Amino acid sequence: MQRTVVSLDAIAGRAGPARAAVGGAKAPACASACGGASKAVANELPPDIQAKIADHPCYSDEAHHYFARMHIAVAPACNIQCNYCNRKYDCANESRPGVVSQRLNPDQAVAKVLAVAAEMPQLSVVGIAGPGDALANPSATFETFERIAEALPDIKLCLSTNGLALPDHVDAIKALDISHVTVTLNAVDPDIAAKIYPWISFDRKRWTGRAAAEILLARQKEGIAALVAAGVLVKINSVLIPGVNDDHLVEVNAEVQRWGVFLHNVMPLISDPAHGTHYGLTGQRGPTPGELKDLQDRLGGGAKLMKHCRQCRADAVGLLGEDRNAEFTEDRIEAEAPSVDPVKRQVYRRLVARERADRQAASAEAAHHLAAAGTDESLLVAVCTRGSGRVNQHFGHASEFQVYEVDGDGVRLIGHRRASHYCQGGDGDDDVLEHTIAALEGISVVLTSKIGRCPRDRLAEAGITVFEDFAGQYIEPAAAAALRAFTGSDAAIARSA
Ligand code: CLF
Ligand code: SF4
Repeated sequence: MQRTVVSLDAIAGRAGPARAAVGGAKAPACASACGGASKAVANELPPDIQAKIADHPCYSDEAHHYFARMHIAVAPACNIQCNYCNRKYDCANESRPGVVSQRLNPDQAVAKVLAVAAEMPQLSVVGIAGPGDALANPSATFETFERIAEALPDIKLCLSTNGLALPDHVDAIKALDISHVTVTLNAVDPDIAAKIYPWISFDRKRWTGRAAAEILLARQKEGIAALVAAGVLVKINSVLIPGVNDDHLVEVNAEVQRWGVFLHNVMPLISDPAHGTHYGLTGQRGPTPGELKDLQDRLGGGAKLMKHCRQCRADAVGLLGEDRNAEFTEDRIEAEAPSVDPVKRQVYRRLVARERADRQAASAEAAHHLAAAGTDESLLVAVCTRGSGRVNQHFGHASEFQVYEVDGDGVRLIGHRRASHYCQGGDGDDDVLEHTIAALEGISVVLTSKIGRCPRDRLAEAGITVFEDFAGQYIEPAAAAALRAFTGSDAAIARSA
């Protein structure tokens, strides 16, 4: 067991100490000082769908612990205007506003994909998600995909679009075997859509108001229906805009389920005057984590929800939640294309399969114990993890926390909270710590492989209990044990924490 984990780390080129197996030794001490589709659902899916999502980090929350995606920024133009977008930055439909990607031509994009694949056997998906709209730049988008498919046939191709041009390109999407398509759909009511899109460009004309919204919604619906009929897995992204479409997203979720989409991803609006967007400049706020969760809880009966989206940038590289793009800038990519070792990629997949089976068994056992205990308690647990579905990161090194809900029904990933590294060159940053505590609003427990005394005490003052006992363990059984310890039903663990 332990050998499997170490090998996964080694082959994936992940830095840091090897993780311990379940119940194994803790990671070395920290130097910091003061200063989508769940497993249960996935297993019920037809085998062909299971195969499509098994290594797609966005379509399977389990896969996102093991597999990486990369975006190639070959699509600069856009054919609509969203009120949450400033064209200086990337497409905010699949991207955090306020960051700019380096634009690539198809030659540069293919060279970059080969460089990343040579380095990262965990790369399983290449997506085009901007920086404008993939289908407003069809030549560059499809040429790039075609060449990647030739060079790396085991890579899945993924595309994100606002949907306006979608009906015109379904045949090309099928022909190139682009297996996953995301359409951003913020409303199904044209009056609500008109509040989000000031204009669209269609049929060589600029349209505004309700007329623009009607065209966009009709084209989105037509394109999605054609993709579903063609067997392409469709995900819907919706930006949650408080006071504009929050209640309406319940209707959107039910409607897209009727259309046969696979997944619905509700993303919080990120709004900041510094981004220069209409919403940012007019004071439209984004939702709080609590508002996002409340809405997701109301969407339980419609299309399945993706809850692990990181709103990554149009040139993101790596596991969701990490961004290794800086390692693959143009000046670092060698002129001669590196050779991608297919054996290394196969070995990585075999190791992941073993690790997943082991983790699933441990998670099922934890869920069984939770159900048998019949607890009425519910807990939000924030986990420091570097991947592989384990508690394996020091608190001071975390740039995000994965958030799990634990109760008698089991352990479920419900989202993440962003943070900055608390540990700055061996010293803790008090301002960062206060921001982290604010970001952990509503969280009762933090699971980490190590934390310094001062941040632990400050978190305790804020009402957050920290456990280091589960270092190296799988997240689900660790979170289940944390619930028992937190509620006092496992006094032994509580005493030792
Ligand atoms: Fe990229 Fe999007 Fe494909 Fe994923 S992202 S094109 S489906 S490979 Fe994923 Fe990033 Fe969220 Fe997008 S976490 S923003 S949902
Ligand atoms: Fe911006 Fe993307 Fe909307 Fe186009 S589709 S306006 S790039 S957010």
